[in-house]
Amino acid sequence: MASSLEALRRWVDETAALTRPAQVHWCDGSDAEYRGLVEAMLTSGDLLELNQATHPGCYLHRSHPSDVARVEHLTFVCTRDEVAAGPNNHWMAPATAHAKMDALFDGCMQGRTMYVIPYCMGPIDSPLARCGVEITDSPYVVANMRAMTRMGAAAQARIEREGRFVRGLHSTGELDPERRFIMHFPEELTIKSYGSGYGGNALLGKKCHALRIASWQARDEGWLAEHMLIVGIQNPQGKTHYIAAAFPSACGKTNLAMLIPPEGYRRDGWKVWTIGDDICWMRPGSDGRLYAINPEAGFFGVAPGTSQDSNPNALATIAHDTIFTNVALTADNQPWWEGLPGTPAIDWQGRSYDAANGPAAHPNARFTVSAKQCPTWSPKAEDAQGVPISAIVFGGRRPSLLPLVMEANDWTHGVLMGAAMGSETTAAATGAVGVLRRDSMAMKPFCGYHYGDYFSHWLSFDGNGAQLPKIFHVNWFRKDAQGRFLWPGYGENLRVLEWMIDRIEGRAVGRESPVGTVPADGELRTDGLDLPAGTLDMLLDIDRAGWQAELAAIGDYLQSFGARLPPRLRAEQQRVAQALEDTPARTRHAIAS
Ligand code: OXD
Ligand code: MN
Repeated sequence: MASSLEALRRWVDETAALTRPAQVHWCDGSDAEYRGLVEAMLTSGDLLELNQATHPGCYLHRSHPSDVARVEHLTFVCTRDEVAAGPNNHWMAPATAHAKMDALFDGCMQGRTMYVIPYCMGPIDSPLARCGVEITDSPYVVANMRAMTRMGAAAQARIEREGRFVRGLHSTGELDPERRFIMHFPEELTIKSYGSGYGGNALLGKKCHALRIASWQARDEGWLAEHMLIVGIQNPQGKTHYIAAAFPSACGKTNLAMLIPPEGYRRDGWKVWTIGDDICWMRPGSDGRLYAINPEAGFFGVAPGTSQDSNPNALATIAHDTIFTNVALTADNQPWWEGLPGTPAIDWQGRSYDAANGPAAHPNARFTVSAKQCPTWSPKAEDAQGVPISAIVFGGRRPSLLPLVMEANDWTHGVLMGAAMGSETTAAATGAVGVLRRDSMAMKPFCGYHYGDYFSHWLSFDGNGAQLPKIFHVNWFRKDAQGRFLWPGYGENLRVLEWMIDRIEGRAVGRESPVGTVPADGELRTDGLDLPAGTLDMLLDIDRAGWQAELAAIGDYLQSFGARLPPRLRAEQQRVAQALEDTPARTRHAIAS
């Protein structure tokens, strides 16, 4: 149904005149519409039916083998002033970028259907939610957007009421990596994406809107758009603390968001509630606390490694009505990936499985599913006002140095911890895997403006009656000299979250060190865990010489943001570096060198 909003109608007409589709379809988000799309994709081969006896409503999509991940080198922020995009983004002048993209879009939808997808990021009636419209020629994108956003008639009605929306134009084009660009025009609330059908490049509500454009809007409007999961931890007394955690792509956000408490905790009555697994929008409430919503309505999760051990809730979530992308198949047509029992018969490219060809499932194979199917999905996820955040957690894959957990002294120190975040790269983006890179607040690929300004924005929340959450840093990925993980991770991470809650509620005293406060002896519950003697000491050890080098590296990294680096952050790095110098070389656990 065409829109009553003149600006929307005009943009759709102009886009159709440029791309010249055979027909235009306005998406209403209905079940009948979804069924029709699936039928058409089964006929065209865009979708393959999976074993409906074991996986009802599940389908497989195989992408082009060169189109399997986000392409950061082809992703641009196009601001009038180049400096505004920052050294953390690739930049192109808006006029040049529009001309380049419009040439690619010229006639690109001939013979195809152009879909108009009105969507809302966040609960449909939430003042924190924001709307957009994606125009695409990919029915796979429509089907995914239906799971990932509140898509269709209700979103269109809100857009027509508000008169304001983010414009996203997408075409899969020829899937030629030489003709592939993901362009963002934050000043125009516009996205143009061409040449990729892969999630992060093509589902424009997610990374493009909810992070790159939204981070820009958030800076202007006084809120935060972050690459964070949101999880509720309910203690045996029935009190729930909500925690937002930023980890880089493919570092376990989905696992933490759906954590199953260890046996003893379950017996005691602990419960975990999932609010979101990838994106968090937060703003100060009238009581000074930060309130958060998950702008998404579904999960676009990494399949490999998802198993009964790592994430049984995710497995239950994706047992039906799920779209799988680039997974392998068993002989009886069930989806399969590394980490699951059984054996693959067909690999992600549709070939007979042969170990010589590499993993059976692509390492960045994904599932797309409505969050409502998650057994731990919280009713609060639909709350228009959002949930109050008690703690913000930063973390990455750090095989050495970073302790299992540490707490920042205050907000400024916490912002430094977030800015200093580093992690080994993963398969979620193209490029080398396992290389350490700084990824401030896990937003390196997603912050839509200059990181220096972004750090200032973070610092600006401190003051004026703010009741800010405590900030922590965790590292589930610390290894011993033989390269084995020291910490069991997954459900056992609740032990670390419990310590955080004890700190928030004033029950744990912790042991201070210049780089942060770690759990004091006996504060981290290890009952029921088979940790070899000395492991916990290693996990909580602060190596002074290593930290001195780390602080110097953080200082160099911060300097790379030049004049836009907030002096307060520079001063904080110097304060911590000095405190390390001033501390005696040996304080048990806290300083050992
Ligand atoms: C994602 C990512 O898909 O961060 O969530 O790459
Ligand atoms: Mn992500």
